[in-house]
Amino acid sequence: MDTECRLSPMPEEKPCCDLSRKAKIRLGILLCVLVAVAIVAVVVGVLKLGQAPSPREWSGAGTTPHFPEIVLGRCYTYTQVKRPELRHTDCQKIVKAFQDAFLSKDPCSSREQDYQPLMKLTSQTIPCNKAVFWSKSSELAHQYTQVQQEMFTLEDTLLGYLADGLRWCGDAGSSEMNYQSCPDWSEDCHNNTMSVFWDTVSRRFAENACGMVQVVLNGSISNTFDKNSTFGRVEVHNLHPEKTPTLQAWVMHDLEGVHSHTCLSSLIKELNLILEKRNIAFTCQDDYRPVKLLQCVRNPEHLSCRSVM
Ligand code: N1C
Repeated sequence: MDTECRLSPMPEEKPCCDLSRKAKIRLGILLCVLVAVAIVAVVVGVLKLGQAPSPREWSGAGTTPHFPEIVLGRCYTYTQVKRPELRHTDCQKIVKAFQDAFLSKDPCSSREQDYQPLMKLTSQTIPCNKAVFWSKSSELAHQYTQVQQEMFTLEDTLLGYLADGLRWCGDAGSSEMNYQSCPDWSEDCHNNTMSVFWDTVSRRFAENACGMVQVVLNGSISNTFDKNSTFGRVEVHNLHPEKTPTLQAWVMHDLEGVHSHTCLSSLIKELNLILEKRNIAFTCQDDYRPVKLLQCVRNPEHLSCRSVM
């Protein structure tokens, strides 16, 4: 540093070594910089303290981007275009009830009650003999109800339509959706927001079914009837025998796939037994023709399609 010493100090001044003007300026700048850095550090610290902790990381994919917008759009499409008899539905209220079911909550402690307000807002009567259940055959079952417009899978009802194919979860420590990750059923927890939702709405769908009901099963996989699937664990046990006296199963086989199970397989007998105990009659048909025709539309040259057409 440039210092300038006076040989004979003024009486009121300190003896010796006053800083030069240049050095004072540099010192001033240095002090200013230090103060500024300290202020920035304090501000950043305070902001960080005020911030919510980042949400927990889970093994499953996060909430579908634009979840509320998608649900709102689907709600209007369903109630204004697909089923205009429901045009007086309050879609804003439905989106809010959906979000309220899981925002600011632990996504691993979801409960049926969380979805009750949403269920109430979306109650819908499905005509008797028109309910179609499915297990591991989502695409084919939905193709069928797409063509047979009067038949309903759960995804053909308002609530199933709103949620189909979406993911959602929140976090106990934040009022935001978790777009980064959501719990996975096998890796994280069973009572996660989405599993509890599907169990809840599937139960209601089965409880409300009436008349003859159908189930589309996949005969080309090992677990054609799976006791742990939503169909085997929830729906079969929540059909009301007084309202639903018969369940008809259609065991469908991929045109190019193997026939792992047919109506004669022991797995299907297991389903029959469960229903028998519940006083529900059971019938079964392999490759039910109306559904097989849909498979053949996609693959008309297949050998097995020649006799069907
Ligand atoms: O477990 P699954 O089939 O047997 O469930 C299907 C069964 C159907 O009858 C539906 O009424 O349960 C109902 N259901 C849905 O409607 C549905 N839409 C989307 C059950 N699950 C549904 N999903 C998602 O597919 C959800 O994430 C769930 O875990 C899978 C189940 O598909 P699956 O094993 O083929």
